[in-house]
Amino acid sequence: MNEFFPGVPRISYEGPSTKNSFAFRHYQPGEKVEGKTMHEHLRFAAAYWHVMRNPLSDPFGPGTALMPWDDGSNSVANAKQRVRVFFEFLEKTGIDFYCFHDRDVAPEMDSLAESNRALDEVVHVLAAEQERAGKKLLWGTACLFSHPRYAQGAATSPSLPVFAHAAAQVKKAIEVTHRLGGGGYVFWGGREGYSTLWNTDMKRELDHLAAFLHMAVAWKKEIGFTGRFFIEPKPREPSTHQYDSDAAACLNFLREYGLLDEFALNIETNHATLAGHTMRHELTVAANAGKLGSIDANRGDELIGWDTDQFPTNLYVAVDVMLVVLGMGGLQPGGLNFDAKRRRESHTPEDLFHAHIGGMDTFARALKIAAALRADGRIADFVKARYATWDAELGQKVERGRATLADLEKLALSQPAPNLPSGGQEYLENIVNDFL
Ligand code: XUL
Ligand code: CO
Repeated sequence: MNEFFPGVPRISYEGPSTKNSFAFRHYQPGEKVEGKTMHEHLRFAAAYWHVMRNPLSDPFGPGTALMPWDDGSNSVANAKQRVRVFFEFLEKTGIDFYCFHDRDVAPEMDSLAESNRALDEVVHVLAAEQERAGKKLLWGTACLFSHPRYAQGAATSPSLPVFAHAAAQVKKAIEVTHRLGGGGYVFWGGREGYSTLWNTDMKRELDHLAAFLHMAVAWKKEIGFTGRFFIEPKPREPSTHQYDSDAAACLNFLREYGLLDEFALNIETNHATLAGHTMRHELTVAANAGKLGSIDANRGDELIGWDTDQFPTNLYVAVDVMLVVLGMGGLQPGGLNFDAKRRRESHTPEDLFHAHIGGMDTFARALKIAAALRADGRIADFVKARYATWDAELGQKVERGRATLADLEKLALSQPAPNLPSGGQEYLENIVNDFL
């Protein structure tokens, strides 16, 4: 277990006062919070595409990441070698789940048949490493956005042959996810949108996307895959407008096309920001519909308008996340996937560890703080009291759909101006800060 990251020890908990950068200050997998271990609550996952395949390039320059284990070739042997590196990384960080796209783990070859064969070979090694190291696949997915054939979309491409290629890729990706015992399968529609409506038949594209997803559901059932299907909203980038723009748009699309029962949402922090929402908003919309499936935990940057995919070190946002997750009784079979990359300046293998340690400690702290806020109860009590007028007879009649406008008019006529208590935002924010 000490081949590829010789200078990095297995990361363990040393407590908040340690100065060791290769140790956890807050994440103690066995520590119980609200009756469950941190490990059970947090279900951390590493993203294969960032840990193993992200060269750290940006729109203005090439990659900087040092990957001494990678020979830079597109060979299957190199792909297999990366799997071994990745599992050493998982073992040393104590991250027990991972996520991948088909083309992250295995190379795209000259034909689909050859690409499928290459994928099978690498999946064989993934299965063996999962077994050896006791790791699990949180979710798999297909990359339907990098290859130039998908430049105009995949499931929403104007071209049927492209749509067919995407369908074949998804079929295979669901099959290998099933073979690896994946808990879920993600559909992120990076290019399922448009650049201009002048060339786009939106209705037809959405019909095609729905047909695509219905076929995926049918295939899932055909092969007996019992993992959960997730849609991951994002408003734009790389497309100008992505159809799955936010949680509400996804839910509406799924409902309109009769797919709601078959899908949940995978909500990503940076995508919420790009949609002009807070993460708490997106999570709440999803959770209220019973559709919060999994989380891509990262963050954006206030000063850069693109998907910077930074590691989640914002404690306040992480507390928001954990409040929603605890409120819904946990994320299983989903988890917290670090869909995050190091900055271009952080190019050493050691930076990979510091980045993930920081994300894990942030969420461990956030879990404890969220649990403490719930135990304190003042915020929940305040919110409940704020709606107290609804708890009496007339309010209950309205909520049950049994009131009429005339009933409400009677109340309106019989009372003086309504007496609104304070919304208490500052009072509540002060309570939160007391716990940080
Ligand atoms: C892109 C993104 C993807 C999905 C999986 O912004 O988040 O990596 O998570 O395709
Ligand atoms: Co993501």
